Amino acid sequence: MEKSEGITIPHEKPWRYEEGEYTVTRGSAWSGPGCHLGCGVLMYTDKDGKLVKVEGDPENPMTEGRLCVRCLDMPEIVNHKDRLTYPMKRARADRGKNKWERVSWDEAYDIVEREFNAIKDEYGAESVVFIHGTGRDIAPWQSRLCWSFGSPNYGNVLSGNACYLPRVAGMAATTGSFWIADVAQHFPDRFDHEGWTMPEVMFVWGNNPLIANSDGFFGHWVIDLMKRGMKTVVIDPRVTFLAAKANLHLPIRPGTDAALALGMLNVIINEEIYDKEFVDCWCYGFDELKERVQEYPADRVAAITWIPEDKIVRAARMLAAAKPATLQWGLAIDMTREAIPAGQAIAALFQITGNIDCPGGLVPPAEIMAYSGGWGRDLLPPEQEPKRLGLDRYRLLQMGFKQSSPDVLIETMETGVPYEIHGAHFQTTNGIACMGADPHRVYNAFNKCDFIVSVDLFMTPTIMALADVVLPAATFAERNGIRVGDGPQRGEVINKVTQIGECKSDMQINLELGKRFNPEAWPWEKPEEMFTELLKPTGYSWEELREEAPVYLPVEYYKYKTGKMRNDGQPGFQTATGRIELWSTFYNAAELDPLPYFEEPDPGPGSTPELFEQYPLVLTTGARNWSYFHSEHRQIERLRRMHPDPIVQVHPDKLAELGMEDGEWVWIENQNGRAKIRIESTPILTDPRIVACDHAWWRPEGDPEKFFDVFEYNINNLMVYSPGKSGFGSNYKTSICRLYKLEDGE
Ligand SMILES: Nc1nc2c(c(=O)[nH]1)N[C@H]1C(S)=C(S)[C@@H](COP(=O)(O)OP(=O)(O)OC[C@H]3O[C@@H](n4cnc5c(=O)[nH]c(N)nc54)[C@H](O)[C@@H]3O)O[C@H]1N2
Ligand SMILES: Nc1nc2c(c(=O)[nH]1)N[C@H]1C(S)=C(S)[C@@H](COP(=O)(O)OP(=O)(O)OC[C@H]3O[C@@H](n4cnc5c(=O)[nH]c(N)nc54)[C@H](O)[C@@H]3O)O[C@H]1N2
Ligand code: SF4
Ligand SMILES: [Mo]
Repeated sequence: MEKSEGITIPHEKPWRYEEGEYTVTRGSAWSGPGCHLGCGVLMYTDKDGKLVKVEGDPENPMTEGRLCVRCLDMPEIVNHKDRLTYPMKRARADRGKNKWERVSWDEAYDIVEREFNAIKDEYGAESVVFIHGTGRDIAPWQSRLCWSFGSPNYGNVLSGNACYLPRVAGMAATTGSFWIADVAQHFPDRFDHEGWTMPEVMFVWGNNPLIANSDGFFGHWVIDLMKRGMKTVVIDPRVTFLAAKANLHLPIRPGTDAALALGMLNVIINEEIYDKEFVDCWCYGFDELKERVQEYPADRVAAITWIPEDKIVRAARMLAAAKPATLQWGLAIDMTREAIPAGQAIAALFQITGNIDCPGGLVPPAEIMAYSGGWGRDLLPPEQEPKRLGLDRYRLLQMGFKQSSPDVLIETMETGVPYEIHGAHFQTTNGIACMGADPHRVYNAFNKCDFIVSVDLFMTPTIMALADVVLPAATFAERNGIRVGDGPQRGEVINKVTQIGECKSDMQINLELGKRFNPEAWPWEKPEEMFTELLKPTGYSWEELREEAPVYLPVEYYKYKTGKMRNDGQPGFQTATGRIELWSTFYNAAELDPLPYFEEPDPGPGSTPELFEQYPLVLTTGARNWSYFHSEHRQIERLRRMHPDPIVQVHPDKLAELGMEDGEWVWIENQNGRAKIRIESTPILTDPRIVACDHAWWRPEGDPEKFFDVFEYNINNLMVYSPGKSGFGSNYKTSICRLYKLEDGE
């Protein structure tokens, strides 16, 4: 590709300059610590090279100088006394004890190389699993390490892969692509870009973008567009900031989004207010969809979702009338067991109204690298692929990405069928505190491994419980890097400004380890050469891009008309029928229902009424907050002060009924387990029957040998491994519970 492929508007300031007594360096805040977004930062270092201040970069076209509190607090995070600063090992017999021994990098690498190779020789490379967290930045490097080692088992411990991947895989299966809200993020001149149109209405569905900034979408863009007149419809069981400001808020019972979407489809189809031309020319299976949605009249849907009927009808009409309309959806869609049909129904709303591949509608992200596919897939020996865990059970695992099924992984570790797992590589994951649906199962399953290495910034419950070797990783201020992946992609440079202890970047660590396992797969001398390799589609080298602002790939609209959506160059979409499949030939072949449907969340008031009598509150978990990224940041004093304890949000009326008070510590419990939590009385819950609580709690100040009290505070004690029929989706946001008082001394 020519360099002219990549488009930039260069910065006025150089990438590094002096300001008073400080050196200021431009960068991107793409993990660690965890975050999806990688906002533009200016990092201030003093004459000793210490990071003392972080500010937003006003010249960054994506974020224009805006930052969250977690980035503003980077100096405290980077320089924190609890950082892991050198490699450590622990004797196998001491696993779980706080008995670590400092070792050199070379000795640590020697141990990892020896142990993993011994497992590979005896049981096969598939017996070593490579487990990631949401460390979006680290994924390409860990997948490459996994596949070049020869293991097909790159994955995580999140039941049903219930974060983003259900939406990605579902869209890939039914349309051949993934789709994101077009808010001009692909253009360096943003809202002024000629040819871009502002969405007339945006549906914010199961997502809280101002806090989460998830999957490459900066939440403030919603506000920017509201100021320009864009309308919003928010679908959320809580009155979030955006819900309070929305033109229409649909307060939904958790886990019933599929029913809502099917009810809206019913209105749009029966009132014939869909885009007939788009449906005729580009969609497949409309008549079957029309028949299916007859099962979901608005009054029935109102009873299921707890949303007033007139609001459902109004939302449907608003969507159909808007040209264009767009969708910003989130995790709540993935975190219900039947996430695939829920995503299918929601997507169909925007498909039959013709909001596809048009300015201000939904567009496929321009990708510098096929991020969700991982990096280095060609390195996996072909005979290893069929061993990927879950592949024989879930055909959808072939769609869009190359990971194992977390649920089958845990089961395999417990049973040894079809083969035993003996080693694990953890990088950016805190499985016992955060990802695992059942922390005790995760602990027991991995504790069977002969050897575990973990790469992290801080000591965690998972490392304390399970690791034999721990490697200290660098934050974004301590390394060079690029930001390419995740949603709409831009090439952007991360610059190292400081050094903490012996920490190394994940890229450096994986390059050094990779060379030991498979040197041909890691031909580079330093990470910057790998960055240039990944930046190839832009035409820029890493060093060249450093001088520029972010680089963007050009995007075109209506590619389905010009043959640019299909591999064979024909008009249409990359599916078996060449159309958007409202009735999916892929699901049909995979013995799944080809049409979207709603299934009552299980357990729940509709599916298990008797159990619901015992646990009479509908529970949603893990709504994001300002202070924390998942299990991270609990050590950071300023952030902890904003949100000192795990909380469950309860409606004041319900509290009065329970005889409980704001701020009180209680047990939250269901049929699977219980956790300790503190009550926050708040009317933002739209129905007193619903409660919403934090996830990923542990206490760095707690007893290390009780794994920092993780088993006492982790809400996932109440969860189970239980994916949907497709293997995707699980119930993290749709469960039931009861609250009761602590006994004395608890
Ligand atoms: N009940 C409930 N549970 C949930 C959720 C929910 O909504 N409800 N959400 C789920 C979702 S969507 C996700 S994605 C998972 C996330 O689960 P995890 O990815 O496990 O979460 P984190 O705590 O962000 O990160 C894990 C570790 O990565 C380390 N880390 C951060 N940055 C870096 C880095 O650059 N390099 C290295 N090597 N380490 C780093 C952190 O210190 C931390 O210990 O949790 C899930 N768990
Ligand atoms: N500060 C911060 N930011 C983060 C993270 C973090 O831990 N902290 N984690 C990152 C990760 S890995 C992810 S996946 C994203 C997730 O980011 P989001 O997609 O925003 O997910 P949540 O904040 O978990 O939930 C969004 C909203 O869904 C609502 N909700 C709950 N249950 C339901 C339901 O059944 N239906 C509907 N329609 N709404 C429901 C909640 O009330 C909440 O307001 O955030 C990312 N960004
Ligand atoms: S979204 Fe917030 S925490 Fe994440 S990189 Fe941007 S400013 Fe930092
Ligand atoms: Mo996530």
